[in-house]
Amino acid sequence: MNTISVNQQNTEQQDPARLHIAIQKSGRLAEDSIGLLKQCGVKLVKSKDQLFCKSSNFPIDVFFVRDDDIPAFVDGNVCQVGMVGENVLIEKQQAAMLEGAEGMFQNIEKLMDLGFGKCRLSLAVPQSADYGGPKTLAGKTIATSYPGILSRYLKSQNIQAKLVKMEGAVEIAPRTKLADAICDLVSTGSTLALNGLIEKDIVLESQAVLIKNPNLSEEQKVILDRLMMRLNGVRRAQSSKYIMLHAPVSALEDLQKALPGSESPTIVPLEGREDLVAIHAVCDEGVFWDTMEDLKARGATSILVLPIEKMLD
Ligand code: PRT
Ligand code: ZN
Repeated sequence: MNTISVNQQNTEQQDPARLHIAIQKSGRLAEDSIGLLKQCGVKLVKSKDQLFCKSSNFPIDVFFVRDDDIPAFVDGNVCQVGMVGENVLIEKQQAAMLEGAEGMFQNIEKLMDLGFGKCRLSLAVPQSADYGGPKTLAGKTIATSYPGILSRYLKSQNIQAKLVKMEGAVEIAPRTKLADAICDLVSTGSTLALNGLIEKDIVLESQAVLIKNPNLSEEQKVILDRLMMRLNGVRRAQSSKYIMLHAPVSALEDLQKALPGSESPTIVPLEGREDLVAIHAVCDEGVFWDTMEDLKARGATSILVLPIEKMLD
């Protein structure tokens, strides 16, 4: 919170003609957040311990902060937008409601999923425990760093349990008899396995999201629209592929049906070949080995699949 008031005094950083964005300084989301901005063509030159960085070619200023502080930066309009795990945003909103901090974080809007930092907040119990669904946890103790989200979930299931809030190392709570179960973030599941725990029920699916304060200057709205257009272009390009193949004219119709998520492919004649054409298409869905094998079985040859760097309609 101190950082916010310090930054608010800096009038240059509050320039309403620039958009301020908060991203994680270091941690699981840091590299992907900065990578995404770079893919959007936003040039950033950041030294190691720098907390603030102006882009030299786009009207954006970046604040590098702890992920837990990002909702507060956006709520206070120090930054108009932020990239943060949806789990962190929802926890801040739920915890504020539980603490009676009316309105805190409630006006923050989620704009889009960013496609990285995917994880789930799950209930897990020791391998030896008897578990017949979340109701088994009635009257038990659950350790978590997400008491807000967990309370909402337990309430929706009509379950009463005791919550122990832990800031980290939640997975050791059952072993130390601090709790009967845990509710923690899981991605590969290896931390749970290492600690003799089994994931049972998913409380929340999460990933990094772009969030926004509702009060933007007119200039900031225009900058955000430009940034969103680029972000959408990068996200679409990430999930799309450019496919080129040779097709017998007789199999053309059949092959077009097998092209995943492609609306109107380009058909190009091949010099000196009456029986063959080339098909070029952008496929919106993944092109996997089995897709290629399917195309080959339908008569396609010389199949090339290329990544797409950028897309703008
Ligand atoms: O320093 P700062 O406060 O900024 O960072 P932090 O240490 O609080 O957060 P960080 O960098 O660990 O995580 C940032 C965000 O990444 C989280 O809020 C989630 O949105 C997302 N994320 C994605 C994860 C995970 N996957 C994840 N696996 N956050 C944490 N974990 C932890 C989990 O808590 C458990 O300890 O990883 C362990 C489990 O991982 P697996 O792979 O063994 O299942
Ligand atoms: Zn954190």
